[in-house]
Parts: sequence; structure tokens; C-alpha cells
Amino acid sequence: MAVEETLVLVKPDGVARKLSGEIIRRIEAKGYSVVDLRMVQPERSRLEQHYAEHQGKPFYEPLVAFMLEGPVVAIRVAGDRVIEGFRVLAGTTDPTLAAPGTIRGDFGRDWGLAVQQNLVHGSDSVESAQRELGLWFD
Ligand code: DAT
Ligand code: MG
Repeated sequence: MAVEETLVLVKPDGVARKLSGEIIRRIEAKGYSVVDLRMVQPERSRLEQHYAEHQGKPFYEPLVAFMLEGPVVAIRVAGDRVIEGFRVLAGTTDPTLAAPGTIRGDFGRDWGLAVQQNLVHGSDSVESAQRELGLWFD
């Protein structure tokens, strides 16, 4: 067993489309535990820290602007290999390419939305999870 914690964000599109409950349902149905949860209207500085690795990339500004459009639900999720496991539940970054059965594959891109509108964020490593959990849950 490698019990880990990861940060999941339901992005503004997921909150606006009332998919937060469905996303939490899938996390729990998989056997993972929600150990903390909060709704946040993030300020730009928090998003700049969250997405620091992407600064300078062409999609960075549209991504940050999109994340400022509305509240997000931040969820601390625990479970065996949950960091990798949640990213499998989420599906690949581009919802057009995400497999059916995944969150992004089932719900993403239904109206020709941009790639950043892909419903969820999930940490990608133990180090990012620690950093991101510290950023969203102080
Ligand atoms: P992920 O969210 O799957 O970890 P990422 O960390 O590479 O993906 O990128 C962060 C977010 O930025 C991603 O959820 C959506 C957006 N994004 C990534 N690549 C993009 C691209 N080529 N065009 C537009 N948006 C992109
Ligand atoms: Mg990422």
C-alpha cells in the first residue's frame, strides 16, 4: 500500500455545469476518501503559483483567465496510489482525446470548448501534491 494524498480541483466549468457532485461520486466510488473540501474563488496570485510550471507557455494566460471565471471546489483526496489513480479517472488533458468512462471523456468538450475547460485538475506527483495541497489548504 502506498497511501497518498492528492489535490483535485473542480474547475470553474465543472462547478458552473453542476458536475461537482458527479466528480466527487466517482472519486468515492473508486474507494478514495474525501478528507477536506472547500469552495474557493481563487485570486490571480494563487493561480500563478498553482500553474507556475506552465508560465511562458502559449496556453498559460488563457488558462489563468479561465480559472478566474468562477469558484472552484478544492478537494483533498486520500487513497492507495491516488495521485496516479485520480489522473486515470480524469482522463487525458484534451477532452476530445480522453477515453469514454473518464470524467473528461464523458463530460468534456461537448460544446467545442477550449482545452483548458477540462473540468478537473489533479496533482501529477508526490511533490506537486504536497506543494498544491499547501497552496489550497493552508
Ligand atoms: P493536466 O491538467 O492534464 O495535468 P497540464 O498540467 O499539462 O495538464 O496543463 C494544465 C492545464 O492547462 C490543462 O488542464 C489544460 C491546459 N492546457 C494544457 N495543454 C494545453 C494546450 N495545448 N492548449 C490549451 N490548454 C492546455
Ligand atoms: Mg498538470
